Amino acid sequence: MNEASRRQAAGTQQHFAERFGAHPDGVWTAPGRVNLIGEHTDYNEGFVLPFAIPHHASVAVRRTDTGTLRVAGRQDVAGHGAVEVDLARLVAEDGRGAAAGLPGWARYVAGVFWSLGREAGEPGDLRAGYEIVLDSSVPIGAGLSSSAAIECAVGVAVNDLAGLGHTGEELVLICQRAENEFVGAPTGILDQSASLLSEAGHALFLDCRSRQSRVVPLALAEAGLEILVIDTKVSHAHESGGYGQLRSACETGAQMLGVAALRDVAVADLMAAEAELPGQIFSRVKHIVTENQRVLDSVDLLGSDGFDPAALGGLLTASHASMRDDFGNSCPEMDLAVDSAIAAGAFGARMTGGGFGGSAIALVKKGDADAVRDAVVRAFAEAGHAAPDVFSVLPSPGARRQA
Ligand code: GAF
Repeated sequence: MNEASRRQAAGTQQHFAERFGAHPDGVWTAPGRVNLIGEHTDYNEGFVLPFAIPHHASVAVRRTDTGTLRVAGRQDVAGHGAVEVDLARLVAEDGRGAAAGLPGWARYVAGVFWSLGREAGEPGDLRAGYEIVLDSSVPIGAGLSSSAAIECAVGVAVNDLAGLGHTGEELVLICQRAENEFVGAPTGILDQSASLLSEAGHALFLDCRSRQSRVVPLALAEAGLEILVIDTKVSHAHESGGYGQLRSACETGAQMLGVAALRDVAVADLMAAEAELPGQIFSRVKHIVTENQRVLDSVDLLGSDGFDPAALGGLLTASHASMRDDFGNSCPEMDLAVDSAIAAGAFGARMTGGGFGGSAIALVKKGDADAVRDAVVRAFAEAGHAAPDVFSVLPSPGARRQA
């Protein structure tokens, strides 16, 4: 545990004592993520290669016998006080009504209880009563999975305290269902998998069809490399708008091509697909098909001794161009972040996450990080955009009990 994590866990614990007048049973954490490569491929049953970042959600939790879920947040929720939800109502099949009026962050917490209730044979332990204080260092709306981090921290905590015995892979699906069916964001399994299954020093190679995953070494420091996150401060949310439309376009493309999912289309099939599909649907399909191949190529590269950063950077930049030109989910600030990072010496850069804003990542030589950061900040100022946040991330551990 690094110093910042230790401070966050201690702060969450202390806030719990002040808020609820008791000690929590424990503190659990779950990280945000960046996706190294493989964007929008998850719900097309393809491949992704994310890694967990040091920024994480933490929850201090105590089991009670009040029959009530009481949740308080440490930040961004000042003034809301503790939110209270009747657990017998929430854990029932139609428990989604119990979320009416809850602030956004609390819906992720309540959604996990609801979703766990769909799994448990006898959800008695889930109905017992829980007090939770939530804190998070994952920037909200920055495309770094702040919502999945909350879901996964609550998921591992309640799984432990209620003795439910779910595996990490099962919790991925439970937390995804909370997000899809309770919160209403039609997302895939990328974010929850990264948060729950990642290991320090590694990326997570996940086949979203079989849901088999394996970790791939990503020894950045040893290779003299850094990955910079460039948070453009253009905020996004997947409950509404563009994300769902892109997902529908992919489903239409798969249907028209007569395949179960775009995973089943190979790069060599693209020429024939172009003749069959309307222009915009073809563009969406082309991104997914080529992106799956870029993930496989990236995994091959990382598997070789002393991987070539220029080759990996080339794949990252090609991925960004594919989103910008074919998938249509970039924005001017993001393109500027990518272009200015590359112009300042990055090996490659791309938007990470669902898009329409959020963050880019840039692969840089350690000694070049400051110059790249300064160049991006300068380019944003010259273009009249709000200043981006630029920081370095290392592949970090997945969700776990911290105290
Ligand atoms: C968001 C979603 F939550 C993920 O499931 C994934 O589709 C990603 O956008 C795009 O790759 O983070």
